[in-house]
Amino acid sequence: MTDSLLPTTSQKDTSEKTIINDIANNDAIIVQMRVFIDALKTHNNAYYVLDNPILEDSEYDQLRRSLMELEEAYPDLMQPDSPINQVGDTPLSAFTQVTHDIQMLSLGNVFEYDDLRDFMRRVNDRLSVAQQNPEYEMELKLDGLAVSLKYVHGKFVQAVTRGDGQTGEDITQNAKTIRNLPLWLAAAADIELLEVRGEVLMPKAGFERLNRLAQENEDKTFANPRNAAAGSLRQLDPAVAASRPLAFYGYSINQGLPDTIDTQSGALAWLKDIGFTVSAVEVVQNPREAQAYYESVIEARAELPFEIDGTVIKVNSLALQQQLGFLSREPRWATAYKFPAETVMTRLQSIEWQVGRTGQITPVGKLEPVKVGGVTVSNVTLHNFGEIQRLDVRAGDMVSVHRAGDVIPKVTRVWHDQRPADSEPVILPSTCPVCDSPVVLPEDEALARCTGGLFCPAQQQEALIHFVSRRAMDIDGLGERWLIGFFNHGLVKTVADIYQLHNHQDELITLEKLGEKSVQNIIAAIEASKHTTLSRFIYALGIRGVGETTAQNLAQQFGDLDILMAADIEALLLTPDVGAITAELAYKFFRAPHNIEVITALREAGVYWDKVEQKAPSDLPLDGQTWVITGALASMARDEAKAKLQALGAKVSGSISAKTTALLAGEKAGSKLTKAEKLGVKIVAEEEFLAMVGE
Ligand code: D41
Repeated sequence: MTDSLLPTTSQKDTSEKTIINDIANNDAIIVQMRVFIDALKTHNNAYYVLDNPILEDSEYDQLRRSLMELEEAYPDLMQPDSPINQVGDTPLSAFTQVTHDIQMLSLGNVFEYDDLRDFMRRVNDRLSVAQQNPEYEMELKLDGLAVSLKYVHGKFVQAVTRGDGQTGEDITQNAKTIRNLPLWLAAAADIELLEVRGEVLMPKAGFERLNRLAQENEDKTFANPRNAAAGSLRQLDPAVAASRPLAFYGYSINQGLPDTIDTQSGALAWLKDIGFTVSAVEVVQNPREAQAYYESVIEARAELPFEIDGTVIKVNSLALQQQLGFLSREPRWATAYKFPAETVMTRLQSIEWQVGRTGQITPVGKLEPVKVGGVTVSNVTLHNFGEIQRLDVRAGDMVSVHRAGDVIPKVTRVWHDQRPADSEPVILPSTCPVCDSPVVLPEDEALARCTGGLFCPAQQQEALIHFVSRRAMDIDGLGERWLIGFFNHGLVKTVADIYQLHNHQDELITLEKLGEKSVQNIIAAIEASKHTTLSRFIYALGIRGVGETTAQNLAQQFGDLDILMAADIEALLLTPDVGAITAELAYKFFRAPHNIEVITALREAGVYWDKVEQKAPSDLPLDGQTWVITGALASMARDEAKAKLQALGAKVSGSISAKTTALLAGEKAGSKLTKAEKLGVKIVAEEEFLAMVGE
């Protein structure tokens, strides 16, 4: 494509006709160079800033090569903003310190609406009556590094880090490699000195790519995009910096501002016009509008291509900014309105032990309440005793607590150097904190357990909650809070008592302060739940080790509750997906007098199910097939997939052979996949499997 533009005659030919031809030809070459440059810039922006590439790598390389060939053939015509130059010079041995012409201010910050209002009030206090309640401009607070750029007559000449605000480091060579940083500003050719300040950051996608690459090469990875950006800017070798996906976003003009511009929003619009990238801004008139912008940014945060840690609010009028000035290096006319911190330090006051439905004893940390990620947190999960040992945490320790989005808060760090002298190691309780029964920690399990069973009130409560839950008896009119209220008042002790509640309607009204209508709704929901399926009923009983799929398999295998209850361990073991441990747990469950009593009471109260249509093994769709599972499944644990396959009649084996019918392959499937391919075994992806099992 470029061949026709390459020189065909000697450039030194000076006959008049040739000169005229050359001028015409030069124009054509410049036009062609501009086409390549603009295409490369558009692509660079799409790739590095928006993370939405528009060209294939090969197309991009072709474009670069074409431009390079033209520049080599016509060095005199090289365009000052050619991205070909943007690859970095020779390595430096150190960065030069540069004093800023005008000091780089820092930003104060607020975290809450009330503090934002205080900030705006303080601004008002320094303005005349006529100037009160000025307009504000709001921006994203990009989580990068502040730098100052200088352009002399439109040409990029220097980039300096913020440093201490007075003096920073000359990072010009590295800044040149930032793809969306303009090296030439045609629109600023008449401006003797233009200083633009802004933030250098690494977009999330580029950061992830970089870390993935580092991992593959067993190099050190970066903790977050900000560190990665900082590390890249401080690269002494610009070639390395050039390989890092950095972006520059302008946020202020500190020298050379055209005098037709009188607002911050106008300044950013102009920066955008002349070729800079700026982030989305909004002009607001009052605190409520500012709050609405802040909240909309929180909403959009996860979708943004880069990390932000809040918003920045600035008085929009540049004249008022001037008038307000600054105090101890912070402008009085701007502040950061930051997002709540997601990691904070607080004291772990105590560790309590909670008892779950099947007796599992889990430690819960009680904290001195703190705000994390915008909500007050006073409890953290510590998972299990092993986690306490891993963290080496004790009551009284200072801890870092992390909470992001909707995740459950957790301890990410223990500050051992601040440990109180009198603290003592945590010990696992030897008896249940609720019922005093002995606690056991089975050798191969992470969780300690109360041996009290349904004698333990904590387990009774949890058993009730499980029983009414959606996938069990599905009594959706009976919420957890009410259920626990009934339990605490002694109206409901066992799950069978739920079906006697209709005899206690007056007490529900007097003790629980429920309205008549609510009581009727609850009673109706309970009544409706009586018609169920055998598998739901088995699941609702809450037998340890018997999840939904196992309950389905037991219902299918035995077809009848009485037969199931009478089954010995050998018979139970014939059920798909029931191993020795579950078989023993189920066997014991159906021999415990208390359990038999509850089951009898439930049936007498009128709980019933339709006859199970037992399929002969030969009717099952996967009868006679042997499956192997490999890799990580996204939608379920492997055990669950195994249970589902067995429920359909398949045998599940651990190794591939010529007899294998199919391989269910998840992510990162390794040697089994290779072997299956070699043997011509059918390979089933997770999606296909889910469709097969009807999910
Ligand atoms: O996005 C940012 N991180 C950002 C930082 C921004 N959008 N605006 C800023 N404005 C200023 C003033 C008001 C002083 C011109 C800033 C910063 N300063 C700043 N960044 C680092 C220190 C100060």
